[in-house]
Amino acid sequence: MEKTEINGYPHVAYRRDTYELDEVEKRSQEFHDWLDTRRTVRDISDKPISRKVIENLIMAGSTAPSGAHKQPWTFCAISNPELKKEIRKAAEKEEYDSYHGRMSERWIRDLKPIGTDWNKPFIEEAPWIVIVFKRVFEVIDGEKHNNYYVNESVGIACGMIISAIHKAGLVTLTHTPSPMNFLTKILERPENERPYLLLPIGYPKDEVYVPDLKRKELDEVAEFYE
Ligand code: IYR
Repeated sequence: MEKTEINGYPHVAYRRDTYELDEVEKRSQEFHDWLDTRRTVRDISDKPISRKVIENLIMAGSTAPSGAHKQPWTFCAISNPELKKEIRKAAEKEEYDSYHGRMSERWIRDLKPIGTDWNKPFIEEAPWIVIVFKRVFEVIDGEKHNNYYVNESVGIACGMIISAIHKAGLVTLTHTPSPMNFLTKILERPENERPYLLLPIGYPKDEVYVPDLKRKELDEVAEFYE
C-alpha cells in the first residue's frame, strides 16, 4: 500500500533500501571516517561560488527534523560585498569588546590553541556567508504561535548544512559573534527571528593550517548500558 491515513492525515509508505548487518557496519564506519576529515577552516578563499551551490546547501540543512515539522529557521545568504563589509565591521566591534574584557581569562586561554582573535576577515573574504536565524514564533492571522524545540531544531539544521558543505568539498566555520542582534538590524529581519549562527562558506585558501586537535575517544563520549 503506497498511501494511508493516520489521524485523518495522509501518510505515504516509507521505502528505503536496508542492508545486512555487515554492510551496515561498513557503511557506518565509512561515514564516520569521512566525517572525521571535516575541519573548521578560518582561511577561506575569495574564489566565487555559484548561488546554486548555496541553494543546495541550504536545502540540505532544511531537511533537518524539527519540532512538529515547523522548520523554524531562515537561512540568509549574503554575497553582496557592501553588506558583508558592514557585517564584518559590526561583528569585529563586538568581538573586540569580547576579547578585551567581556570574555573570562580562562575562556581566552581555552581559545589560545585554536588561534582565534577579534579579527574576522573571513566574513568579507568568503564568497558567501549564511546567517542562520531561528524563528521563535510564527505570526498567523495576526496571532503569535510559538514554535517547538527551536534551539534543538536549528542546531540540528546547522549540523546538517555543515555536513553538506563538507560533502561539497567546501569549508566553513561556526562563527558566533556575541551579542549578535546587530544582524537582525543590518538584514532587517522580522521580530519573530533571532540570529543563531554565522557560517562563511567557500573554498579553503591554497595553503591552510588548522590546529593539531585530537577528537575524544569513544569511551570519553559514550556510556553503554547493555
Ligand atoms: N565568538 C568568538 C569567540 C570564540 C568562542 C569560542 I567557545 C570558540 O570556539 C571560538 C571563538 C569568535 O567567534 O571568535
